[in-house]
Amino acid sequence: MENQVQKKRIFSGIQPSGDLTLGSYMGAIKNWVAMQDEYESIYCIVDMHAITVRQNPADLRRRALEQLAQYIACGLDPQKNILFIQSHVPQHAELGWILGCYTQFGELSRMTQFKQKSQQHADNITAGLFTYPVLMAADILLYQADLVPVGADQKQHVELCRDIAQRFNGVYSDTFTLPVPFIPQMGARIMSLGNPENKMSKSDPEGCVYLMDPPEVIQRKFKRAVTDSETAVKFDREHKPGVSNLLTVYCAATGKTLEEAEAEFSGQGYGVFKPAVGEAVIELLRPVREETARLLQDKAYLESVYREGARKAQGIAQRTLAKVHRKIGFIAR
Ligand code: ATP
Ligand code: LTN
Repeated sequence: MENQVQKKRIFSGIQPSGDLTLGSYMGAIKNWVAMQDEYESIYCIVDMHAITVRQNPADLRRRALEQLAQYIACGLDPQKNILFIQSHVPQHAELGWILGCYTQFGELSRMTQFKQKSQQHADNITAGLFTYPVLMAADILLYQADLVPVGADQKQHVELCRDIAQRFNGVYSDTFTLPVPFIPQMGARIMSLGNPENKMSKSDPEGCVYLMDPPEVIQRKFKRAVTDSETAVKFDREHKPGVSNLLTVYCAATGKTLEEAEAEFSGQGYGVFKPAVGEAVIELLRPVREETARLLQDKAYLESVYREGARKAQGIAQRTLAKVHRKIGFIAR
């Protein structure tokens, strides 16, 4: 018990805006699983973030449940971690509003993700898309998280969250724990298999590998992966982005170092290398896919996990929210 009190806390989340990919697995989920014994961990399915761009309601509902099954299938134990759905804990929206009043327009205008997404969705640039990082700050700060394991693309958002927390603490005295982003050494930024200049993304079906892709589809995607006109399997991000990306995937999947992987494929061409990467990923994802399919048969179990998760999350979140209300001068309910 005493030990538990001292554990540091982790918070992270993924949007159910598309099916989970190898990028989110290697950039985020893999670390969540590795850290679950050492930290008190809270993992969220951020459906409120997903609606910052238009979603089909039936797909959103299906994906949120599938994502919960995938979290568990990847190895997150619901007994050890709090797993919940963001919209089930109203404190996120409540703190989000408040923090918006401590965030500068200029800060939000500088966010890279906002600039990219507003280009991709030029016909529907909503206020929600703009204030997305404020809601993300609320997610993290409600739980007084010490560490936020995410891929490299989310570092800027976690840093903004820190700035908001620091500002609030400065005005009202210590209220929020300042979170630190945790970015993996290997796999922080998996690139698209079709265009290794771009991040692997849910919305690019041929360039990404979905956790639920069957083995033959995974193998096809790796065999077609864009490389270069040379033959050497060498890590060189600038001149050989495709091969470097495949080496990163291979190492993240097998636990080997870059040197070990380069030595293993030295003197062998891409015709041997690419299917070997495919095979490593197939073996990595096989248990995840099979366990997800099994869990999705048991809706009652999944329901019990997200209900219990929301109950526990609300307990923690409400404590922080009440403290915030007191500090800013709201009358107690
Ligand atoms: P979209 O492309 O629609 O923005 P996404 O595929 O980037 O979505 P997110 O839900 O935004 O997925 O990301 C979930 C988590 O996975 C985040 O922590 C993010 O940093 C990480 N992540 C996403 N894509 C990658 C990637 N290609 N490499 C490493 N980490 C990634
Ligand atoms: N913006 C993140 C998802 C996200 C998140 C969070 C991550 C929403 N709230 C809190 C960590 C902590 C993304 O992956 N695009």
